[in-house]
Amino acid sequence: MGVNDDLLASAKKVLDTNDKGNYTIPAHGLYPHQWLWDSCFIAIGQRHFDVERAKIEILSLLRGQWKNGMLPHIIFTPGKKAAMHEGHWQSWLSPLSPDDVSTSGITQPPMLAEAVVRIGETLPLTERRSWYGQVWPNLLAYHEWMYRERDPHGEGLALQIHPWETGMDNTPGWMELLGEHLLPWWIRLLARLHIDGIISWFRSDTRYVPAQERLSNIEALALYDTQLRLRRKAYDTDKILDHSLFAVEDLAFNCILIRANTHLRQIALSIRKDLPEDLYKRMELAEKTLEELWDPYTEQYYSRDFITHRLLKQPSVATLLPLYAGTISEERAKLLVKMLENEHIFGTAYPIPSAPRNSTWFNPICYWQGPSWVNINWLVIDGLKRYGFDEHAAALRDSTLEMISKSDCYEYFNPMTGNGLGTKNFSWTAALAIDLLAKEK
Ligand code: 9WN
Repeated sequence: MGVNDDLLASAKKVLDTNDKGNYTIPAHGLYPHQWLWDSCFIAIGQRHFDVERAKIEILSLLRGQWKNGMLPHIIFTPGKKAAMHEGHWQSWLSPLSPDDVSTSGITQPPMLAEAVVRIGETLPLTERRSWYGQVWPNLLAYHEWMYRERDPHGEGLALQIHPWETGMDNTPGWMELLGEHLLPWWIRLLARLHIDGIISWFRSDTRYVPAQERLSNIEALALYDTQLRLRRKAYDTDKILDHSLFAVEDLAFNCILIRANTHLRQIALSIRKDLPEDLYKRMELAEKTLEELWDPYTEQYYSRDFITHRLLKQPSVATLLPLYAGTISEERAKLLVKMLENEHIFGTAYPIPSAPRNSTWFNPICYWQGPSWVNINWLVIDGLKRYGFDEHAAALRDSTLEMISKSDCYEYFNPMTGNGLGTKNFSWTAALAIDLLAKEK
């Protein structure tokens, strides 16, 4: 067996191990529930060897949809206690939550349309149309919710109310923003007195993963506190925004949304559905508003504070995701590719570091503050190809596969050495390895 066959076999084994029948958990121990963007990436891999199972992965996400159209970031496996569990979220506090499953009260990057289309690509035309028709009402309701609730001023960008919604929990920009003025006094006090060590006793994530590879105690508390505030408002966006603390327009999230909008339009065409006019307009506006996130001085895109419209100029790998959105000019795409090549920024031995090497935050082993993540690489590879940077895309695909072959299906990787970090047997690493391998043929 060749190296690639070995990798394929071990990736499939990871997906098998994490398969709960109708959905796949990201990993045993640390993540025993169903996560939104994880399942989308998982289905993108599953479609290569069992397209019916890939469909089920997506349909099982839809069982968590709220009555207002929101897709929650977690659907809980009943009775499983972990760092996150149903009692922590109490989704039943909201009348909009689904009746028969417990979920979190926030969403995650909208990868759903991408997964739906990738599954569709593997089906013959008639079956593809019926697949699109099957998920259409839920998909449309999700996008309508996004613009109705998360773009209340009709500006074209969706806002996020918790770092977990962005999927990049402790990316430097969020930690800087929370640290600036959003932390409650008691967390500041713990930090100042250096007694946050006591929090370690209450953390279950660090039982599975070395503490230095996860968020710091202060970061974990900050996220927990932000979540409690959302729960107190029963996850009602209007009430949350009344006293908003964390409210950002995340660059990565909005790039994924813009790509999802493109897919939504194509799906609508293929099954002859009309998009509601208001949604159509919002989707067009989104592409224009993305350009407001461009900073001409540093020549890159950033996330933005929802309230003040201040650009949050703390660079991260999200900087490269406008390539995936696919709506930016070729000229700007070239500038982003230059950053990807630059060895002081993103050009490490095993790219792409989640925080640039020249950032004061850069830490090659800490979660979203330096390690390379396979899902982000997958998004960037896709974007590079669409802008015609085929060689860059092939190089990134090769180094990503090499990193996984070398270390196994870990959650994230040291960008300098390629060593695996976080939890082992991580589903999206396995699924996207399968997808990248399929594209090599
Ligand atoms: C909180 C499941 C999820 C991913 C996120 C990743 C991490 C959760 C956590 O794990 O977040 O949602 O407990 O830290 O940051 O992107 O979806 O794999």
